[in-house]
Amino acid sequence: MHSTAPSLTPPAPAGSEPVGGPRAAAATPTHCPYCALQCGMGLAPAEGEPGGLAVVERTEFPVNRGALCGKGRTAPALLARGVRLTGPLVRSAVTGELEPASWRTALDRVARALAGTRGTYGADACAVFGGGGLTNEKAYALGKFARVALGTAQIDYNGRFCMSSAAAAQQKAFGLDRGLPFPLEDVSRTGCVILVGSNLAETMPPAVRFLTELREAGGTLIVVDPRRTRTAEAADLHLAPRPGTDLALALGLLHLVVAQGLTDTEFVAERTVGWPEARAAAMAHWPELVERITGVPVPQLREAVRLFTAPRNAMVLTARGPEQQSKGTDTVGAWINLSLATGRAGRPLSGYGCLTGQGNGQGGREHGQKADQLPGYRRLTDPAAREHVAGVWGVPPQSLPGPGRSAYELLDALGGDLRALLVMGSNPVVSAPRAAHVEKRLRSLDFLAVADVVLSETARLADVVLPVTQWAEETGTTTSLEGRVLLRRQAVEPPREVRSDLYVLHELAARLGVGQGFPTEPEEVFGELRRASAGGPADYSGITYRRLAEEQGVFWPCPEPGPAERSPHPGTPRLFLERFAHPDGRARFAAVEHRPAAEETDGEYPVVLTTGRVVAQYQSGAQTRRVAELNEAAPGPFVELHPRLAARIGAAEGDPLVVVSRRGRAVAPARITRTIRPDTVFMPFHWPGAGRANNLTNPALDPTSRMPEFKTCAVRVERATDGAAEPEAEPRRPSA
Ligand SMILES: Nc1nc2c(c(=O)[nH]1)N[C@H]1C(S)=C(S)[C@@H](COP(=O)(O)OP(=O)(O)OC[C@H]3O[C@@H](n4cnc5c(=O)[nH]c(N)nc54)[C@H](O)[C@@H]3O)O[C@H]1N2
Ligand SMILES: Nc1nc2c(c(=O)[nH]1)N[C@H]1C(S)=C(S)[C@@H](COP(=O)(O)OP(=O)(O)OC[C@H]3O[C@@H](n4cnc5c(=O)[nH]c(N)nc54)[C@H](O)[C@@H]3O)O[C@H]1N2
Ligand code: SF4
Ligand SMILES: [Mo]
Repeated sequence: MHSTAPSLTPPAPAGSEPVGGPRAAAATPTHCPYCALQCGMGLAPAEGEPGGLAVVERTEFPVNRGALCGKGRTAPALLARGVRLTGPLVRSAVTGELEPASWRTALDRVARALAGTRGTYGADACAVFGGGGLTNEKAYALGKFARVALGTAQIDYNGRFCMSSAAAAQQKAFGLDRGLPFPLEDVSRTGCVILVGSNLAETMPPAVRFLTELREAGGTLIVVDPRRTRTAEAADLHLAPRPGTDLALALGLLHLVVAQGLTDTEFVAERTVGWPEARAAAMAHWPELVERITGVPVPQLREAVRLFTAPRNAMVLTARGPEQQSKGTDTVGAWINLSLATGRAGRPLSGYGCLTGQGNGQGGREHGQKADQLPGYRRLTDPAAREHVAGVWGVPPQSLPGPGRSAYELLDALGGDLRALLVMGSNPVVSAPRAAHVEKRLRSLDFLAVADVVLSETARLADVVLPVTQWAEETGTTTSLEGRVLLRRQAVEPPREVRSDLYVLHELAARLGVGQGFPTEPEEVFGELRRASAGGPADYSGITYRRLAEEQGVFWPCPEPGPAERSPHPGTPRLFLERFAHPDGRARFAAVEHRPAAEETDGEYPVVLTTGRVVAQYQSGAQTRRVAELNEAAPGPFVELHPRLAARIGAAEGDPLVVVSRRGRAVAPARITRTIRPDTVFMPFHWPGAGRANNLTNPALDPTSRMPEFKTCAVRVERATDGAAEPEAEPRRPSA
């Protein structure tokens, strides 16, 4: 449905294509429904297609300057009937099937089940699972719904599977977590970037421009990835460690920094705490030891240190590679140590940043759907925070529950002490670690309600499916990976029988006896969010819809000006230039040691499995698997393996392979390539069924962030014999 006229903009970086055509005057300026780059786009009426929308360029938005990846370009396909849900579904007690129902019937059923569960087992038997794709307004309302309307502590969200390790490490190091503490444009102007475990060329194609500009300006790029990805192809230096060994790698680089006298002693003395312990830990990781652990040759370690320390400014950026490990928090801490010890943090054009993933992955973690958080990035255990937020909510502080279980722990407890679940904005049947087990837990619930745009694999298991508005059908704010708060505007009317998530929460709260405090107008919710966030770390109180409509987003913190101040707060594109956010203004080094993955290879499971993404599919694929053009580009799962491993097991290109771990098995065709380490296989996780990568993954959790170890586990790889595929799971039994 997107326009195909030739582009007016200069050539875009590989993987990202400018959408063609002149800007239609009638276009609604908005942002992409998918990832955290939140590319600007315009939505205009599609020619010759009544009610249809076409994506048009929005070159004035500085992050993507009109360029979009294939997912953004084809996003209007998500609006089609036949793709999206168009009415509520309720599981029939007679047939056991999901059948169309009225909103009243559907909502009554959900409210009855939640109230019944609460009456029988207590409020904590009701659980809520949210998503980093929800707008700030929805995430805020969902957290409030759990704590005020349900009174349960048991709420968490899929962001726990995403950037929680980096968030925890940044909190520890800097006293504040904002994915990138600087705008992406700074990446083009620094001297060297170490990109750790990010395949930006596939996961945020328009952002490759910043790396290209960096190199054109004489800067250098180091990519750390066990695979020679499209992103690694573009680097000056590619380090390919064994998955799960980034902690040793970072310590090894810091060792060389110290040994070569490259420590910025002045910066360390003035702006940090904890250097002696961090230094001692690094000194225990000498280069030859690090080579043995990681497989990265010592000369490459030396070259990385040379490139990183040669220019005045440098950055370390991490993504899911080093973070989705059972030691993700310590690993990110070690990379932050490297930037602190060399004085490459808290200065202009230098610093550490995490590339957050989901459309509102940043805002989603700030406004209260996370188990331990209240709006404004406040801590649920902080008495002052509880008092402030309870005041805004008009409830006594002691009525707010404490922190609940983390995402995997919550899913693992379903059918145990958690009896009923509301899912809003996630598809854990495909995306959770040890997914077959999680699927079983979901089936064992007394009651499951899913609010979604499409009939996802998780929605298929539900007792009630609530069809909600998405992206172009509604207005709301998101916060991009830069910490830039953006306005996504409604461009089209939703189908008649579709309601918003805010409406769902409003109606359910009312049925649970809370008739006030759940408005359905996004701007009204945002107004309350501003007050709830005021004075907190992520302060949005100075941000209004009006400002967002006029400016290209506003970076938080943006407090409301006091009575004596005349002009509005400009927002904060760059953090930490004067001081870090700890009370003494100093950053904290992490005293961390390398440790093995939760599951190492052995004779029975001799190969390392790592997982990740391909450019044409998004996450669990619930949305993108429904877009024809994307499905053609990436039709199904595969197992990427090195020719040497392929030869050992006698596999040829395209042969079905069985990958077996201690959790289960997956079957998918071989994709043989020299770009991966011979000891490692890679699977994308976008598909359900026999090729579901998460049949295999290890739910071992990071002790601090509770992040599962998606990026490494031990497997055995074999050629598949006939009938190796697992039988499709049975439909869920109807509930009472
Ligand atoms: N096309 C597409 N784009 C997306 C998404 C999507 O699903 N599809 N999802 C969005 C979201 S929510 C996220 S979180 C981001 C994720 O964005 P990325 O983090 O870029 O994505 P991944 O593919 O999960 O992992 C990145 C790289 O980590 C490497 N890796 C694996 N194990 C290790 C390891 O142990 N160490 C290191 N250093 N690297 C390792 C993988 O080989 C992979 O190339 O993408 C966002 N954008
Ligand atoms: N093996 C492996 N597993 C992984 C990862 C990995 O790298 N490897 N990465 C992890 C990461 S980083 C992430 S972020 C997770 C993501 O995994 P999921 O949480 O499953 O992510 P999505 O597929 O984006 O699911 C979002 C769902 O919400 C729906 N939706 C979209 N917008 C709305 C809305 O406004 N309201 C409602 N109610 N629903 C909406 C979509 O249709 C979709 O069904 O996967 C994790 N799982
Ligand atoms: S890079 Fe992300 S935000 Fe940009 S068009 Fe692609 S999916 Fe959308
Ligand atoms: Mo993510």
